[in-house]
Amino acid sequence: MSAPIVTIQRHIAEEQSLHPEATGSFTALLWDLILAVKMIAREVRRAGLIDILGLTGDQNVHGEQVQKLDEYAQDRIFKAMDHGGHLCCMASEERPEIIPIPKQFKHGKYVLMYDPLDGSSNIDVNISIGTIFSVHRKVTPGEDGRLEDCLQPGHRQVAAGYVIYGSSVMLVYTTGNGVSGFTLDPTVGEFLLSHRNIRTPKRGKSYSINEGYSRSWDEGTRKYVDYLKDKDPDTGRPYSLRYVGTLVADFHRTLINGGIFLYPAVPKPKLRLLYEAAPMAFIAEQAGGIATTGTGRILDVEPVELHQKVPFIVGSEEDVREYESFVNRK
Ligand code: P6P
Repeated sequence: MSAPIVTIQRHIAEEQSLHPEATGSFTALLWDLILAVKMIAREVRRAGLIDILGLTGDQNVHGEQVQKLDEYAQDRIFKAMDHGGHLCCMASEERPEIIPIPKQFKHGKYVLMYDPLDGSSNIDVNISIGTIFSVHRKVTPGEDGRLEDCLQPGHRQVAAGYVIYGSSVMLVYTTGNGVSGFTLDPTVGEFLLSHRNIRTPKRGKSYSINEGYSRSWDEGTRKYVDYLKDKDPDTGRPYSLRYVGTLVADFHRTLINGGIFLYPAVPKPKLRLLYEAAPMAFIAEQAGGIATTGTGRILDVEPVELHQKVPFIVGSEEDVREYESFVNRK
C-alpha cells in the first residue's frame, strides 16, 4: 500500500497543531519561504538555457565572485519574506549588514537568516547547489529587528532547513520535533513528504573533507583521516572519500547515509555559523547526529558577529566522537 500523499503545507500545519500557543505566523512564514524556493528551483533548472550563468562582476561581503543566480535567489527570498508581517529583520550571506523590514510593512516576531544559494562555484558545472535557512524569535524590545536578534546561539533556533537543487529538488527541515524531507513534484509544483523522520546511522562508511588542504591540517585531523584510510574490516575501514564542494550536498548525503563531514579550523574556517553551521547542526542533532567545532557543540557557540565563521564537523554520533578523540588527544 503506497504511503499517504502529504504536502509540506499540510505537514507544517500538523506541526503547528502540536503547539497550542501557535498563532499561525510561523506557519505562514514557512509557506512564504517555500514559494521563494520553488521559484529559485525553477531558475536553477533553467539556468543553462536562459544564459543567466556567469558572473555579475560584483563581489559579496566575503570577496567571492557573485553569480547571477546568487542575486536572483537573494532577491526572491527577500521579496517573498519582506511583507508577510512575520519578520522583524533578515540576514543573508549576500548582504554585509542585517536586512531591515521596509517601514511600510507590518513587522513580526521572527528573524530569518539564510544563505540564498550555497555552492555557487558549482552553478556553471551543473553540480548540486542549495539554500539554507535558520529561524529565531526576536529577543530585543521594539518592532525593528537588531543585530542582537541575529546573534543568538543555535540552540535557540525555532526552525532550520535547507533545499538541495540536485537530481531532484528536496526540502529538509526541523522545528525541533524530528527531521522531515520533502521532494518537489514539478508536475504539480508541490513538495511531497518523501522522507518521514530522517535518522542518521550511528556510524557511516564515508568521510567528506577537502583533501587538497591536507598539508595544512592540524595533527589531530591528519591522524584521524589517516586512521580512516587504514584497512580494518572489523571497523569498516578504509572509509570512502566523498566530497562535492557544496555544503548542502555533502551534508545531505551524510545526514541520510551517515559518516562524517569536516571543514576544520585549518587552513582556516570557511563555513558561516549563523546561516550554515547552526541550521545544519540543529537538523543533524534532531536526526540523532552530532555537530561540533572539534572542541565544543556548534549549537552552544555564542555568535559575536553576523558573518562569523566556525570549524564545522558533523555526522554520525560514533564517527564524530571518534574525530573528537583524535583532536583532543593530549
Ligand atoms: P572548499 C561553497 O563555496 C562553500 O561555501 C560550501 O558550500 C562548501 O562546503 C565549501 O564552500 C567548500 O569549500 O574550500 O572545499 O572549496
